[in-house]
Amino acid sequence: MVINMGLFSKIKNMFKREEKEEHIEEEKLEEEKEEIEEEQINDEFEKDTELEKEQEEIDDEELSNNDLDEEKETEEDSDEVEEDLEEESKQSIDEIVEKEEREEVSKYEEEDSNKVDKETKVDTKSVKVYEKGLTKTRESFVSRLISLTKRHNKVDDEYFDELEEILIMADIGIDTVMSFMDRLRKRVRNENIEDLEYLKEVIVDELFVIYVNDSIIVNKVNMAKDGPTVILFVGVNGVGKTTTIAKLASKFRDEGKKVMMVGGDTFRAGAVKQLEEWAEKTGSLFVGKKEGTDPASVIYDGLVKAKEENVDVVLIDTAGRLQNKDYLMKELEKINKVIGKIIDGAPHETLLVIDATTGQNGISQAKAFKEITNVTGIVLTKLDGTAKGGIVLAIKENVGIPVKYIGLGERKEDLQVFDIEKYIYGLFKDMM
Ligand SMILES: Nc1nc2c(ncn2[C@@H]2O[C@H](COP(=O)(O)OP(=O)(O)O)[C@@H](O)[C@H]2O)c(=O)[nH]1
Ligand SMILES: [Mg+2]
Repeated sequence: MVINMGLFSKIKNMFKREEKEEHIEEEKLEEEKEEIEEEQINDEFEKDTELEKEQEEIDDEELSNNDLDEEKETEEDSDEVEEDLEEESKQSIDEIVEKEEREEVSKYEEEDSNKVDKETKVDTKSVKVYEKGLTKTRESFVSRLISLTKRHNKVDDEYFDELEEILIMADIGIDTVMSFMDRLRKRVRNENIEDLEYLKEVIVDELFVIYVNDSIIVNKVNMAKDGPTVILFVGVNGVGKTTTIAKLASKFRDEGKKVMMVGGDTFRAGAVKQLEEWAEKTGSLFVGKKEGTDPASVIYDGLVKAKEENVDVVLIDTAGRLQNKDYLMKELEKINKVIGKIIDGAPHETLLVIDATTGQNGISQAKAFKEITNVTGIVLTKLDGTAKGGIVLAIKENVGIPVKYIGLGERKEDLQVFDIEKYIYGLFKDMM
């Protein structure tokens, strides 16, 4: 991607054009259909999360047979609901098909437009997830920015001071903000910028530059050319490793891939069982042993089986006890050794999961993990739960590891491949 000024207008035009191209009527039907489909999937995800939370509260050993039966019933109930929803969704699909038939378009034209529709649809859907997930940040950060422009009538020190404060509050990080302010001041001077509306756009452009910062943006997950792709998940307790694995597994399953989950978090009570349940729900294979087992031995067994069974993607959960850094470093070294021994070139990715709501603490975690293992990408979860979504920019500048996925909520599709343009649009759409 080339760094170019005027990104703000570029993104604005891109999304505006897309909006125009969509037929309102068609979109309505599509949306209805999508909502029904989403509900079906998310019902399961949300239910799972609830069940998990409940379950975490109960000590594992105390799980009586009664509890297990109850859970089974809940699952049966949700199956029924799903069947009903499927009926409904079939009906609306029929409506769409009928409507398409009514419109007499030539065969070629139809094929063409279907192709475009599909692409636009996927994109629009993902943009909406970004918009929704970034609401908190947008409402605090961007509304402050808009009000700043309204309250001032010239670009002066007071304006810059206030802007600096707004950026720091969005958790962009002090160093990042300082270098940003230097660049902005220089640009204002050099280009003699006086128009506050225009300056607002320059600010967005410059924020984008922080992220890109002379580097090529690599947000694609590195997949093995042949044989299983191994993705190792690291990160402290509670950041969202296990649920991210579940969401990713579900995505890979949708693509028709054979997925395996490996329960390498043998430290936390119930972690193995939690992962096993996700494996079942997503139709993934599972390898895990009881609590306290050496994670390297679990991973060894998992990878041997993954090769035997021709698995496409292996997702490995781990326990990230950063409290004992030396121990964790040794454990991860051992894990990496075992993985590399069984599968050449693996792990293909080591994804560090960070909880965006922990702000600067998350940045410290990233720095610490970077020291103890070869982190290749970051998954930034719970962006929907914070008004400080600027952390995406801080991570890139302070840690230098690309953000590959972001979590914008608890539903399956809320895990999105990180895309700086959608991110900027999600944040600044009220200004466009
Ligand atoms: N709102 C929100 N919650 C999330 C997101 N990702 C994970 N969570 C929640 O964070 C909690 C902890 O997740 P878990 O996967 O168990 O963390 P782990 O200890 O790292 O494995 C769960 O309740 C998840 O549903 C996200 O993107 N948004
Ligand atoms: Mg976990």
